[in-house]
Amino acid sequence: MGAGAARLLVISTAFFVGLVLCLGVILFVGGRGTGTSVLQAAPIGGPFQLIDQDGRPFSDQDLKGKPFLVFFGFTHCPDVCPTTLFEISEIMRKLGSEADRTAALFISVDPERDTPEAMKEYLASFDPHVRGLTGDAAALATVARGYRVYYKKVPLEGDDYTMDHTAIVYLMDKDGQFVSPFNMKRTVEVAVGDLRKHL
Ligand SMILES: [Cu+2]
Repeated sequence: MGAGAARLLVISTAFFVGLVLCLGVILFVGGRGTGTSVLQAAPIGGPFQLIDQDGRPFSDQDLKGKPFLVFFGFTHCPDVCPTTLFEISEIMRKLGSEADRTAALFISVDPERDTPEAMKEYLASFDPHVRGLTGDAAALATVARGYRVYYKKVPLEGDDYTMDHTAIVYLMDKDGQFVSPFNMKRTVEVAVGDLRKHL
């Protein structure tokens, strides 16, 4: 198996594990009040304190009252991240003025390279509602743990490296509570309708 195929396998495995974890949490939430509360998993998401692409502090408190999408990735990502950010941008554009009442977060899993400046330059290609968040390794590890995101540095030839990472888009409600993984495999209209329900 070539390195590319191996990496693809790791990414799809990570995605699957992430999805299973999400479903597991849904089952736990669904099981509330049926005597399984002792086993309740910690909620997905939670508080965070990061830096946005303008170098300003940004935390979960800045999202109060807005449903939002969260996606983890890195600016050097060859395909999954740009594709997903393009799709999220389409959704934001379609929302029109309502996009101001939502948020879309692109949280870095590559603190070494993703400085606020690098994030700003990268995000210039996408809808301005997409906010890039970064921070030091510890801060990013904390937020990734909160969202059950897997990521791992993978060395490439020379000094180069890439990152494997969970590629789930999370839908969070106005109160910052996890709703579900946001299905990107549908038309922009349907996705927008889904997001609108949470405004
Ligand atoms: Cu990526």
